[in-house]
Amino acid sequence: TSVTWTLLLFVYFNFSEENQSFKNVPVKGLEPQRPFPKRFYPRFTRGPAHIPELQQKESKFRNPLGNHVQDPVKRDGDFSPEMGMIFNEEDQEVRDLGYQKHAFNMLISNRLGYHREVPDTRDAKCREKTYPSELPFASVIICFYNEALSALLRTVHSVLDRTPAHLLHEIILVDDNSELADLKKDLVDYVKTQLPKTTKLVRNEKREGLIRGRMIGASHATGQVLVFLDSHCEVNEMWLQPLLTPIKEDRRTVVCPVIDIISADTLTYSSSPVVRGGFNWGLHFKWDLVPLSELEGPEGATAPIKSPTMAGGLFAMDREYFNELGQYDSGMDIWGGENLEISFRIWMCGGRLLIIPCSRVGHIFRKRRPYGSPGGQDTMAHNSLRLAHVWMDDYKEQYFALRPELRTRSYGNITDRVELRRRLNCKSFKWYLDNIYPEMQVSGPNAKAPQPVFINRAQKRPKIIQRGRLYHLQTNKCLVAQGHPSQKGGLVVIRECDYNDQNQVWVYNEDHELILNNLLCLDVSETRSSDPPRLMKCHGSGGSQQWSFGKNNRLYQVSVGQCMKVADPLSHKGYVAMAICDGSLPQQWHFES
Ligand code: LR7
Ligand code: MN
Repeated sequence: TSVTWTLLLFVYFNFSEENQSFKNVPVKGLEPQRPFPKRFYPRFTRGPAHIPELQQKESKFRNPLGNHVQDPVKRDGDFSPEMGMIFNEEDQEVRDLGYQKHAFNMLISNRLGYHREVPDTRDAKCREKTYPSELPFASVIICFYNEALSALLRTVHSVLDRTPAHLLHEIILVDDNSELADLKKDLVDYVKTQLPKTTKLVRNEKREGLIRGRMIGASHATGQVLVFLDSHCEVNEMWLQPLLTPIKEDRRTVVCPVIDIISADTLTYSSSPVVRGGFNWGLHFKWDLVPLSELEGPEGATAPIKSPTMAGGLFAMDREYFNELGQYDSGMDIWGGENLEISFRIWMCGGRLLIIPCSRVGHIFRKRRPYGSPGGQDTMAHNSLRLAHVWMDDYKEQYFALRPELRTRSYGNITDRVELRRRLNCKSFKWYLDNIYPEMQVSGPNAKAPQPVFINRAQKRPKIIQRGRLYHLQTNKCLVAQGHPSQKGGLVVIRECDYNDQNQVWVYNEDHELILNNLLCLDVSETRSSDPPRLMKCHGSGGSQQWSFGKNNRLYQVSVGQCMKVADPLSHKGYVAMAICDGSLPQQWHFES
C-alpha cells in the first residue's frame, strides 16, 4: 500500500546522509504567476490576498516569517510554515475535507494556486548537460480519480510551464469517473477555456482504475513517446529532455525521473536522494540504495542508473514499444502491482529500465490512500497474484510463503498474458533475479545471491536550535508530560516549573520538532485535529511534528494550521488544546533557554 511505500521511503531517509537536505527547501512563487478569472480558482480558494494577516503588508505574504516574527529557526528564502494557517471556519472546513478526501493539505494546495516555481533539485552538473535539439515528441497522460482540482491543475500547468512546446505534443487527462462535482464541471470548463487545444479530457463511463485508465489514455495518444504522471505532481526544470534522450537512442529503454517529495502537510517541494527501485517478496515496491558499481563511470552522479523496478506513476516510454510490449495487464483492477509487472516485463523481454538523475518530478506523498476500490476488494492482492502467476515461475512460492491464504485465491484468466510472454520470447524470472536484482535474498532451494557493496551514508541528526523550557506566560507554568515522558501517546499539560527537572526540558531543532527530555516529539493528530497534542515517537517527516514560534508568542502547528493554548488557564488540570491562532493570552508561550 502507499503507506508501506511512504514508510519505506522514510526508513530509507532515516539512514541516508541527505536525511536533512530533503526538508525545508524554500518554495518560491507562492502566488499564482498568472492571474486567472476568479471563477477558475478552486472552489474554496480565496487566494493568498484573502489571508487577512498577510493582507496587511504585501511583502509579508512572500515571507510571512519575515522580521515581524521571532522564530528562532533561521530559514531559507520563502519557506513558509504558516502557509496553512487557519483563520476561520471555512479554512478549517477546507483543511479537514482535504485530509479526508485527499489525504493532504488541500488548504495549502488551494492557496498555492495553479502555478508555482519549485526549487531546482538537480545535481549542479546536470545544468551543464546538453541534449539533442531533435527529440521525439511526447504525449503526457494523467489519469485521475477524485483528485483535488488545485493539485491536478498544478500538475498540468507545471508541464505546460516547464516543457518546450515543440516536445509537448499533447496532454491527455483521463477522468476515471470521478464523483467530485468540481472535477465534473469546473474542470471541463477550465480545459475548454483556459488550456491549449492540445490538452484533452477523456472521461471513463465507469471507474476503471489507474491501470486500464492509463491504457485508455495511451489509446488516445498520438505522440511518439508516452509520459505517465500521477495527478498530484509538479515537474521540475528541464525534466523532459533527459527522459527523451535515452529513448531516442534506444526505443526499448524505459525511463523514470527521480521522484522528489512534495510534503502532504506543507506542500513543500524537496529533493529526494537518487535511489533505485526494488521489491520484497510480499510484492511491495521499495527503494534501494544504488550499488557502487552502478555509480562508477565518467558521468558520475548524473549518469542513468539501471533500476530493477519502477515506482509506477512516473515514467516515459516509446508509444509503439508500449504497445508491442503488451501495454498493461487489463485484468488488473484499480491500484497496485502493475508497476512490478511492467518492470519485470521490460527487463525479461529485452528492454531496460533506467532512472535519470537529471530529470526530477515532485509527487505528493500521502500517508494513506484516500480511496478504495468500488467493491472493497483488495486489488493489490488480485493484481499481484496475476503478476506472480504470469511472470515469476517457481519464485511465486516466495510470495505464497508470506501470503499462504492467497495460494488458492482465484485471479481470473491469464492466458493472454502467458501467451504474450511466450510470443515476446521473454527470459526466465531466475535470469531477472540473477542479472538485474542480484541483491534480492532468496530463501529455500534457490541459491543465495552475494550482497553488493552499498554507499555508506552516515545518519545525520537534525541540529539543535534551542534547549530549555516551554513556559506559558499567562499562568507562569511549564509544559510537561502528564504521565511519564517516555509514554507514547501521552498528553502534555502545564505544571509548576521546576528548573532542576529534566522532564521539563524540551529541545527545538532545525526540523522544527519539539522533543521532551530527548525522548518523544510533540505531535498532533492530522485526521482528528480537535484532539489535544500528545507525545509520539519522532518520525522525522515534519507535518504533525512541525512547530514554529511566531508573532504574539504563538506556538504554531504546521500541519493543523492552529496554535497551542491552555484550555482553561484557571483549572489546575492544566490541559492544552489546539485552536485558531488569535494572539490571546492562553496562546502565548515562551521558549526559555
Ligand atoms: O481508481 C483509480 N483511478 C485513478 O485514475 C485510482 C487511482 N487513479 C489515479 C490517481 O488519481 C493517481 O493520479 O492513478 C494515479 C495513481 O494513484 P495514486 O496516486 O493513488 O497511487 P500512489 O501514488 O499511492 O501509488 C503508486 O503505486 C501505484 C500502484 O498501482 C501507481 O503505480 C502509482 O502511479 C504510484 N505512484 C508513484 O509511482 C509515485 C511515486 C510513489 C512512490 C514511491
Ligand atoms: Mn500518487
